[in-house]
Amino acid sequence: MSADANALFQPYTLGSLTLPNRLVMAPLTRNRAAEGDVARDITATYYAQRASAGLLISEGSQISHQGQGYLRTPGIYTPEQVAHWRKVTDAVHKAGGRIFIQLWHVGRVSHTSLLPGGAAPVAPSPLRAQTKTFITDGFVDVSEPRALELSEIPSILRDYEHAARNAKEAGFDGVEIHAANGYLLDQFMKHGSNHRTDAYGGSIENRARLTIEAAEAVLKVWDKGRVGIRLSPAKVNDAVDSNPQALFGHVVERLDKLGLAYVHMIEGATQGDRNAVDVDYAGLRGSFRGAYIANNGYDREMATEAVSSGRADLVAFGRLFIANPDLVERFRLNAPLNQPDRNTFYGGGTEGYTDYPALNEAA
Ligand code: 8OZ
Repeated sequence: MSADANALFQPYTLGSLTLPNRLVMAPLTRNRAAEGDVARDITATYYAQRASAGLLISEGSQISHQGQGYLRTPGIYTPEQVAHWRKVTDAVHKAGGRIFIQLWHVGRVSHTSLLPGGAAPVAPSPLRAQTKTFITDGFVDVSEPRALELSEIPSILRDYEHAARNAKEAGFDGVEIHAANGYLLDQFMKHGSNHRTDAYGGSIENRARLTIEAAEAVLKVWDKGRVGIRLSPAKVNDAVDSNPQALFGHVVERLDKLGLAYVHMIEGATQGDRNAVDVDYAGLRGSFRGAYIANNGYDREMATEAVSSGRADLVAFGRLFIANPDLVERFRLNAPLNQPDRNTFYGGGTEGYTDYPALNEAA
C-alpha cells in the first residue's frame, strides 16, 4: 500500500538522466513570446518555478518561421531565440531542474498572416484542416495549405537538425519531437490528411517516413538517450487515420529501433475523452523498450495506479502544472490544488503564468 502510494516519487533513469520523480510537465503553448518570437524573462521564471518536476518539456517551439502556426509562440531557429532560451535553461538548472525543448512544425495548422511573405501553410496534401488558430485578430479558421514538393523535404529535415543543434547550444537537456496533435508529422502519418502518391504517402511505411527521418535528423545532433517523441493516435486538429493501431504500431516499432529515450503518448482525444479511439496503448508500449510517458487527463490517483502497476514509467500533466508550480510537493502531501484559469492560458503576461502560489506562499 505505502509502496504504491510512493510510486510517483521514485527516481527514474531516462536515458543518461536521473529524474528525481515520475512527474513530467507536459509541453504547453502559452503564447507569451516577445518580438522575434523569443522567450521572455517571465518564461524563465515560469519554468524555474516548476523545476521540481522530474522533467520539464517546453512549449512547442517552431523549428523555422514556416513551422509557426499561432501568434507569439517561441522559435528555436535564430541566434536571438537561442540566447533567450539560454536564460530559461540556466534558470531551470539553477533551480535544480531538467528541461527538454519540444521541436514543432505545424504544417497546415497555420495562417498566411503568420508566415513569411504571407505564404500559404505547407502540408502533405492541399487539404484544409477543419480547425482554428490564433492570430492578431483572435481565433480564425486556418488557411488553405499547399502540398510540399518532394524536393522541399530535405530542407525541412535540415530545419529539424538545425533546431536540434540550437537546442543544444541553448543548454537544453534534450529534445522532444512533436509528432502529435495534427501538426506536420501527424499530418503525414494519418491518411485523412495525406493523399500523396510519392515515397511519403500511401502505405503506412511511407506515411511514417517523415517522422522517422525527422528523428534521424535530430539524432545527428543528440545522443538517443536525450531524444523523445510525442504521439496522438486519436483524431485531433482534424488529423485522423482509419487504422491508428496499425499505423502507430509501425511507428513505435521504428522508433524503438532508433533507440529513442521515450514515447510520450496522448491517450485518447487531446484534452478530451480518454476513450475517443480504440487503441491498445499497452500493446504499443510493449513494442518499445524506452520509457513510456502517459498523458491526458491524469490526476494523482490515476497516475499512481499507472506507475505502480508498471503501465507507465512517467506521467505528464498539463493543466495541473499550469496552476500548481509545486505540483510534486502537493501530490506528495495530497494537498489541495490550485484551479487553472482558462482565460489566461494563451497570451498575456504574468497573470495566470507566474502568479499561481506554491503551498508555502498560499499559507
Ligand atoms: C493549444 C493551443 C495551441 C497549440 C498542441 C502545440 O496541441 C499545441 C497547442 C495547444 O500540441
